[in-house]
Amino acid sequence: DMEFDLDPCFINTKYECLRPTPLKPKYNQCLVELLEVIEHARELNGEERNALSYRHAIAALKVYPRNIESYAEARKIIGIGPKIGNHIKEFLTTGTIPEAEEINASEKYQTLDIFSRVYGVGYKTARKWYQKGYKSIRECMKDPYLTHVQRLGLELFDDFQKKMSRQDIQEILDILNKVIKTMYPDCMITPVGGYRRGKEFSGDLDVVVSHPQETVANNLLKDIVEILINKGHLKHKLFYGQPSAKNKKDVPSELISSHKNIMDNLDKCFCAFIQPSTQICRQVDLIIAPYSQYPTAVLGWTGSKQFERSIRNFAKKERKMTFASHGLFLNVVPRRRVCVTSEKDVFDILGIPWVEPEMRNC
Ligand code: TTP
Ligand code: MN
Ligand code: MN
Ligand code: MN
Repeated sequence: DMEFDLDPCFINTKYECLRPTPLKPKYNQCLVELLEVIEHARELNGEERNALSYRHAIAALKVYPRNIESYAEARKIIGIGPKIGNHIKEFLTTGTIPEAEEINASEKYQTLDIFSRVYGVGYKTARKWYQKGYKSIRECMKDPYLTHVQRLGLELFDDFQKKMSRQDIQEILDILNKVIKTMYPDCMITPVGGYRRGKEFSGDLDVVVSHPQETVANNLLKDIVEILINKGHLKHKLFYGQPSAKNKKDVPSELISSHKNIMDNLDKCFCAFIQPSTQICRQVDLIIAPYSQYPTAVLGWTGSKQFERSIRNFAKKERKMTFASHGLFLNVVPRRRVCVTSEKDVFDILGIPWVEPEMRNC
């Protein structure tokens, strides 16, 4: 029997939020990449539960303090059951995972992957388009049932596919700061998402905007969007408003299924923003948070998605609380809001050790 000398930062748990995960795994990189291929294929296939199992296993392998050397060793990790364990065994004996290789070579998955990258298109629509026989973005544009957002997504596909460097993002942040603060000097503008987690390249820019005067937040979204349009920065609104029960039908269904926590009650505008220096249309997600909800909004929008999911599960199952971007709540009847004054406060109240944003990359 083997005992492992585990790195203190490897915590064998099903809650990824309880341990720090850096951007780049030190070990098991090759294995992780192959498992990510299978995980993504499961998502594209609509097997969300199964995809989730892979995400747990992948997250655990990313922080494991050395290269896995045997099936038995792998199986001691929470989240690695017989199925994924067998893939690891295949990897250890052949240097690859046959199923991942098949997926990579499959024309079907390549097509589904491209379709699912279109803004406003989820896995369901991607599969529908594939079943209709479409093979390219150009062919999808002729579909007679496109929603307004899907049409925009297809038209902006090439631009949105271009990743933003940190410098690209800084350029947009400078504009947002300048434009918003001429109108509201006390506004707080915080970049979140992958940028805040330290990613070198991002698909979009996520920004939480707040104001110390609670009532100012009421008009913030409308005013900011208006001035950004007037100044010629904002080209399209991809989503605008509050995805409350009332206007739920206006939210592209793909947004709800692919981003479960879109259902926070925060005002938001997902927009297409022209980057001046390149004239490339960039995707910018603006989130408005009343001052009292600023800490949870920043925490909830920093991600990663898996980190957020694990916080929500931990709060619910281990603390009988609800964590959402619009607040932290005690699950008593009636549900009671817990006041928080900082991101750190949320960790403290939940009893989760502080994790730096750069270490939330599970
Ligand atoms: P994303 O911008 O989708 O992801 P990301 O910033 O981690 O990576 P990318 O470079 O591809 O943009 O979402 C940012 C975080 O915001 C994500 O971790 C989860 C959260 N989020 C919500 O809470 N609600 C939403 O509706 C969306 C879209 C994201
Ligand atoms: Mn992002
Ligand atoms: Mn994204
Ligand atoms: Mn985003």
